[in-house]
Amino acid sequence: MRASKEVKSEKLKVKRQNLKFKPQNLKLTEIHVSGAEGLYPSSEIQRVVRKYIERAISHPKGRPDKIILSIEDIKEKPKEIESLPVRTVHSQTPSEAKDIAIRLLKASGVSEKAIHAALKLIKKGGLRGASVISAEKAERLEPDEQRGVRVSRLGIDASAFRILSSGLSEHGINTDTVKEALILASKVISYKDIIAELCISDDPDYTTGYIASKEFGYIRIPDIKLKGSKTGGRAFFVKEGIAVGKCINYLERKPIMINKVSPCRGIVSIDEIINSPYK
Ligand code: WAQ
Ligand code: MG
Repeated sequence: MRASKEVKSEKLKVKRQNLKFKPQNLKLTEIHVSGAEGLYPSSEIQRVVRKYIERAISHPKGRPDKIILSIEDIKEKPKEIESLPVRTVHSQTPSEAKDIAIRLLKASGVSEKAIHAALKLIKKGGLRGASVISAEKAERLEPDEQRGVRVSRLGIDASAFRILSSGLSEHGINTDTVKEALILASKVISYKDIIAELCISDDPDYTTGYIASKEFGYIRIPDIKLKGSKTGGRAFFVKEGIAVGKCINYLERKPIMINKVSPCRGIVSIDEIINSPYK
């Protein structure tokens, strides 16, 4: 599902105020409001479509004027993977949260240059998907920089879903937002050449972000942005010199199903995380 709306760009708004006559065909820019994707048995389609539409029309970023839904029959048998282990760090301000993200990403093997490039891009916002950044030289590798890479064809089977829901419930974080982000990060990190991910939501009300990496699993970082900010985004850090096309094909097209759940824990100190890598 993809929901968007058309807005007049700020520049045009200013120009318009200075004009005596209203121009007839002001250019409109389409902005991304929300998106969602998943892999479901056909018996679930009606329920999921209803849920996606509900989400699109009641999104905190505003009411869309276009919703595009597409449903595809996937013939390939999904590859089965395990979800990443979940932990949360303690943080209370965006600057503290960013320091933690930087520390964890560096310890996962991402250069400072690449981390700063990602933070800058995410702060700017506006991407519909994720940026693919080389972990050392900080080169942007995705072919379409406006769109980014949209991870799709990912799901969780019914029994893993139940186990995950109950594990997250123990820490009061059993929400669709956390589950969807964890499923996405687990697919992303399952690709051999992806080292880590950084994510900040673009929802103005959702201030918890995360980093995910092969080293540490899924680490939630509260208050990574201020309430009210509509900018967010995702960056995937990849090894230098990889075959980008193959990587993007995996993220966008390879069906992945989570069938096993790693442990879900509560708040853990950053030192404990650094000293106890997950793999
Ligand atoms: N593939 C790639 N990038 C995506 C996708 C996707 N399927 N969906 C969203 N993005 C990018 C896009 O640039 C969005 O602007 C940005 O990520 C944020 O998306 O455990 O809600 O859906 O509590 O706003 C984190 C949960 C929630 C942390 C993240 O992201 C926790 C979230 P949003
Ligand atoms: Mg969002």
